[in-house]
Amino acid sequence: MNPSESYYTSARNVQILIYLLKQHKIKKIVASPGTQNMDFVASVMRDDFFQVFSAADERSAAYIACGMAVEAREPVVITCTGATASRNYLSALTEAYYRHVPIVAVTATQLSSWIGHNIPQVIDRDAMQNDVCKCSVRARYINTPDDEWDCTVQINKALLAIHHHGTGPVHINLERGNGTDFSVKQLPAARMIRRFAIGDDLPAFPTGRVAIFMGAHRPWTEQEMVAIDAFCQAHDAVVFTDQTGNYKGKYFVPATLVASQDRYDSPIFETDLLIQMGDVSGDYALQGAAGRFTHHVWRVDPDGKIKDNYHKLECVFEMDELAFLQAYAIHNSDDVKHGDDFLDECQQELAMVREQVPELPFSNIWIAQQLAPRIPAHAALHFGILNSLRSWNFFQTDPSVTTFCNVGGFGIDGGVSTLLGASLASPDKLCFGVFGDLAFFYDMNALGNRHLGRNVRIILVNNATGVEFKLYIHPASRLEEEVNGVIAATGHYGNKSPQLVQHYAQDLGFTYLRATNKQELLDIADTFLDPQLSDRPMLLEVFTSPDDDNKALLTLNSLVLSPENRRKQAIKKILGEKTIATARKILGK
Ligand SMILES: Cc1ncc(C[n+]2csc(CCOP(=O)(O)OP(=O)(O)O)c2C)c(N)n1
Ligand SMILES: [Mg+2]
Repeated sequence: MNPSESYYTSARNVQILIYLLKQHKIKKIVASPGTQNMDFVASVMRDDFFQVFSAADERSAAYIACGMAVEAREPVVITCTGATASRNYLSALTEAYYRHVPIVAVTATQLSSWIGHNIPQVIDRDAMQNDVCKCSVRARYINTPDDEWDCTVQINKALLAIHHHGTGPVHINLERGNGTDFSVKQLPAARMIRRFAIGDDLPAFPTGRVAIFMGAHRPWTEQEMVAIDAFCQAHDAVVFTDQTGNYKGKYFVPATLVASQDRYDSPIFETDLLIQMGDVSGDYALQGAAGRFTHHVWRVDPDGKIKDNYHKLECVFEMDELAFLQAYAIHNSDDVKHGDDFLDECQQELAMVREQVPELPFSNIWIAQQLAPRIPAHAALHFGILNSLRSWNFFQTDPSVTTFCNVGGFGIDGGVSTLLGASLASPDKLCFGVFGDLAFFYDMNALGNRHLGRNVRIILVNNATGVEFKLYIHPASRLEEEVNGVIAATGHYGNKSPQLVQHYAQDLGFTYLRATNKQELLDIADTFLDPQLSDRPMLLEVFTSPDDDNKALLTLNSLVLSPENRRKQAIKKILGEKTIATARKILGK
């Protein structure tokens, strides 16, 4: 190719690196010779922003960079090829590590999957010595959107680490694929992630529609609740969260039911900015809708880590929520909006969807519908993961009830023990738990613990299977009958024995209650929900059928049809599914 026609490499991972180096204003590069870094080196050489110096010997190149970085008071990039080139960076990177010198070591390599196959020049750089860099990442060669996301996040992470909690060197292992060219005239943009700490100049608060999304969170303090409400009031914002978020204040929008609609995309999720707080959310539907339709994502997290589940993260605020809320409650005071328009819109939407809920079959969902509003004030309520949490997320408890689920690791193995632990910490408080049969039998030995108190009340929803895998929303349900034997583990633990749990529970001093239909459950509800501490702990076993569990979910998820979907349904009726499938094939859609 005529050099005058040569521009940036078409290798997307290299483009992202170059773009983000420019955003971080890192312009000095000490480059060593070789093949694997040629896409990077040739591209930066042609960009006037960069100053590229040559140093043939990598050991010397890295020390040159150290001297340059300290003298110029700015980060310096070193870059080398495969073979043993990068090994020679170690002494200077050790020096940089202990003297807090900002070096970005870009070691280029062939694909990492080639490691260990006697392929010439391919060495393994996955493990770093503890004291040569603050952060080491792989910038993978990009074939898919997921590769691009990963590469973007990794490069951002490394560049942010240079000055995070003190300055020091970082490492980017840059993969090179085959067949790149230098045809790209304009360097395409990449997503930059920025991190802010207390005391930094914070970014201006954007205009537009704002929502907070809360994952699992410990109960909020009174002061934090006041700050959330003040923030929402100032910015006409709302809070999307589920039971595990433990925010049930004025701006709480319990939108799980709206988000779960299979054939309706609610406009309430169309936000300009979504501010994430808290840990993992077990509410797949709500977090999916909140992330899918927002434009920008900020995250507030005291650990300052990059957690980018929506692939849209732009700013991380390394501070506790209170500091963030207070900073922005007074920020941009000229822009402060007064009024709860967005909250009003959300509440109308919730009412519109809730109105459509018909009589539901006897199921975990129906139990939640009946009992959630009646859980006594100030109780704690624990859920098994997935189906139990999902069922109870559709309905609301009294705001004083605190709500928990093991969504950190998503195990069915410790829910009952976790409930027991909570009940021991607060012996005067009622502690309820809702568990499926597999979760219950997994962890039932906890009920034999001699510390167990009378404040524990458990609902065991026994359908003799892991119904999660049989629900129509689960991919395994397509296996139909085949799902039962192993994937859903049907028929274990007495296969809905009417005596097994009763004997165990009674022998351990529980009051045992049972319901096999709606009326039976309603009849014992007063006893089970007695707000006074009873003499004994209670165990309520409810026998449901997987079919009813499935029907209840399908019913709740099919309440509203969007106008667009109504059209699709009508066309389907006229054309038939097969014709549509053939048409899709022809169109390639
Ligand atoms: C320790 C552990 N093993 C396996 C799983 C996978 N898993 C998720 S949900 C589930 C089924 C739970 O069944 P059950 O407790 O009866 O609740 P249901 O779905 O029937 O309401 C399983 C096995 C897990 N999350 N944790
Ligand atoms: Mg079950």
